[in-house]
Amino acid sequence: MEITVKQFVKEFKQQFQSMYAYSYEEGSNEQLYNALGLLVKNYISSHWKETREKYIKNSVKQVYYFSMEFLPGRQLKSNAYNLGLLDVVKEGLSELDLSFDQLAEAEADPALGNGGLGRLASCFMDSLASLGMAGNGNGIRYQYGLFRQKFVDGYQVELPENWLRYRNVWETRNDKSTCMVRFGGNVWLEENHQGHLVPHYENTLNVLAVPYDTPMVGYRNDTVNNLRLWSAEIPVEEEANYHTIEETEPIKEITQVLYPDDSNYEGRLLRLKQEYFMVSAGVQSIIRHFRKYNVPRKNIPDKVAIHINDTHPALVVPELMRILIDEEHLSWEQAWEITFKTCSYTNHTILREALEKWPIDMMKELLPRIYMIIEEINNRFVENTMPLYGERITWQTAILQNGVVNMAHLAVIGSHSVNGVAKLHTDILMNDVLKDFFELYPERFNNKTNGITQRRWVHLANPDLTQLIDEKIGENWKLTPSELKVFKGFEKDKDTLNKLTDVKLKNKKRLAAHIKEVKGITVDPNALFDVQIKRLHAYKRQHLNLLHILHRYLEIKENPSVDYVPRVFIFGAKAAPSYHYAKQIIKVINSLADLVNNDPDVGDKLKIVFFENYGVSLAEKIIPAADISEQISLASMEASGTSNMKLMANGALTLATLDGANIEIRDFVGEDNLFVFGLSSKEVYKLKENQSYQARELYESDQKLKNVLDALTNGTIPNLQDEGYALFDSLVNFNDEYFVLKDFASYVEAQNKVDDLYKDQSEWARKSLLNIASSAPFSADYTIQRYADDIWKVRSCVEEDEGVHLVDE
Ligand code: H53
Repeated sequence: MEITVKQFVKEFKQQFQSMYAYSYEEGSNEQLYNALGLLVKNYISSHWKETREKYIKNSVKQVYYFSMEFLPGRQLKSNAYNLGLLDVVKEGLSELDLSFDQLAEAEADPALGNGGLGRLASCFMDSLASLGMAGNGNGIRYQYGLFRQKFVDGYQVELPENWLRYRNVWETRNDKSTCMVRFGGNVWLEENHQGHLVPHYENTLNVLAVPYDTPMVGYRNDTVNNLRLWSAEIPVEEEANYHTIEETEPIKEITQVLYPDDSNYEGRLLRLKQEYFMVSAGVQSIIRHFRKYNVPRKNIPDKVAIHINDTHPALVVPELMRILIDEEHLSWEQAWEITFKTCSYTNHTILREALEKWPIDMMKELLPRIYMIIEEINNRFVENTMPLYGERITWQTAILQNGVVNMAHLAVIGSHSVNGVAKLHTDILMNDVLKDFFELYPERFNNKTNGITQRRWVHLANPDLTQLIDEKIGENWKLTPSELKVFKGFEKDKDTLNKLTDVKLKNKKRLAAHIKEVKGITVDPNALFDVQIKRLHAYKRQHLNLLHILHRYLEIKENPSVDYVPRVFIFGAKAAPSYHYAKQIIKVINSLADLVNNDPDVGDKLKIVFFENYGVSLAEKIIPAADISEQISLASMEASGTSNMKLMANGALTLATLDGANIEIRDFVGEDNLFVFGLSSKEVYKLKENQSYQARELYESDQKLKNVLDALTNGTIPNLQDEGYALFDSLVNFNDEYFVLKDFASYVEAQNKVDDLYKDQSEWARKSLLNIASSAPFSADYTIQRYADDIWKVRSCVEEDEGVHLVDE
């Protein structure tokens, strides 16, 4: 975009004055940020309009990515960058004596997701726009995002996250495109004079769905897509029926809070309401588009792909059926053909408790018409499957089972494509979790390994690294990520390796200053920065990390001259508020941090930093400064992981089990350039199957391990209530569900290898460079290209020489 500094300065001053009626010199950071954000949005708006018009004019196929979670992160910098305006904006502001970075920090970070799932959805939105594909996001505008985490005496405390407090400059309320969503009441079918069975409703709760649209800006290609988030309101014509604030609650609460459970499924009525609300509004607005432009309904699958992100939006299937049958008067068979060809589903977890199941009674009461349709889908499925595959498979794959609606089964049956998010994960789906479906529909299954956008996670988060890569291999890699492999050619180049070490040190100094500022802890930037950042969950095994730190601490106490490389162990993790055990792990880590960080015998050998309120903005600060990336989930449990990809792309070396996408990381970078330890997924399956694992035996036979576990309960760690006992119990007395003790010895060994390598800084830098240079296959641009080619059948709408250009992988 062509805007001069002079023009920008003039427009910025005008913008500020028109909003606040005084001069920018008197503005607070929030006000200045708001003015700047609105001005940037203004620059975006013409592309936004033109992109929409182009899609309509060319009648291109559009993707609708339905997701209960999006985690876009702050948008000012990335929007200005993708538009090509970042330098102009920075220069213009500095002419006015304003700091861009300071203003950018005033933006709220919308926490409209829990973790990997939501962040993936946002990386995908960025890639869709950057590839010039017509991709729309469809989700919920939660009034309160994921809770703000604080530590009080080492315990996690949850505070409300009022991210809309100072307004959200990026969104546009679109009153022209509202829809009505109906809940509850009675429904019956009656034949009309054309012989169609049409539903009649009475006593329904009617909720107005109001869309808020946010621009998704493509990288230097003039494409701006739409993220549509729905908000629940009382229909204007029904306002008079509501007499008190309390009466309005059942409506307002629908979009009030994000469910703070990552993977864990919370069986609550409100959650089901949220899911249907988002799905119904989204599908209605798609079909309205068809009505408006008079597209024959049978062409829907050629013009629309609806993606079901995890089971949460699986009600898309019966909702699309409902609209096609009840409102468009198509036959069941016609409607089914369209629905099935339009929908596709990604599974993101094998955790049984995360695969949603809704009580049939709840579904019937809340969504009576939808339930009728689900029942019919189920009956037809059973009728067709039984003669071909017999009783066992049919009942195991049915949608209605033992009083519940199995949402994963609904999603698989209603979709033409089912994918997992890393090779291992897809294999597990096909051979275990969805094995019976794989027998029924082998052609539906495919793998799509996750990806990340390098634009946010490297170009913007790590400008010094970006500049170094540019200097060595030119800038092509920004538009063609596979070009990054050229950087491998510099693995023996002293100048490059020294500069790479300098970049890392600079990033670590910056993070060290931040640690000092927010935690009051002094850390040595030359120490090894060891990072584990992700949701807190037993399967991710932050407590394995904890046991290793405790082990080091005990060794140092026993022998203060022990030769450990100085380390800073960095954690960022929120626990679901109701996940007691995860919160106990947080408390133990925090108490151990108090002990270790203040023990003069330890000095710089060991420091522990547990950041509060981990989220996208904090990740952007931590990741460029990481030396080690902890990816230590129990093999088979982490579907893919994406922090592993971000950390690798920033030159961290991965310390990993062979789980999720770690396996592909190993394959790309080579066995010698990361640290692998622990059980393989096959070994895990075998141990579970033959039930031979005895955690207590390990505790009793391995003296080092015993010392560590005893330290949880013998008063070594100060200021604990029963948290140390809780960990001990789960690991020793309740047989250690996630095989932490089993993997302990090989983890410690791998950690010692990490130390040895770190002592050779140039060898470390060489491996770091190889990791960076091997990270391109994890660009979300490639992932999206594969979704587009194999599942959605959509193509880029920009000329080949514009924007991101994927020659090969
Ligand atoms: O999705 C990520 C994966 C990660 C997986 C995560 C996830 C959620 O964040 C929430 C629910 C869910 O079922 C899965 O745990 O392994 O990388 C994106 O695919």
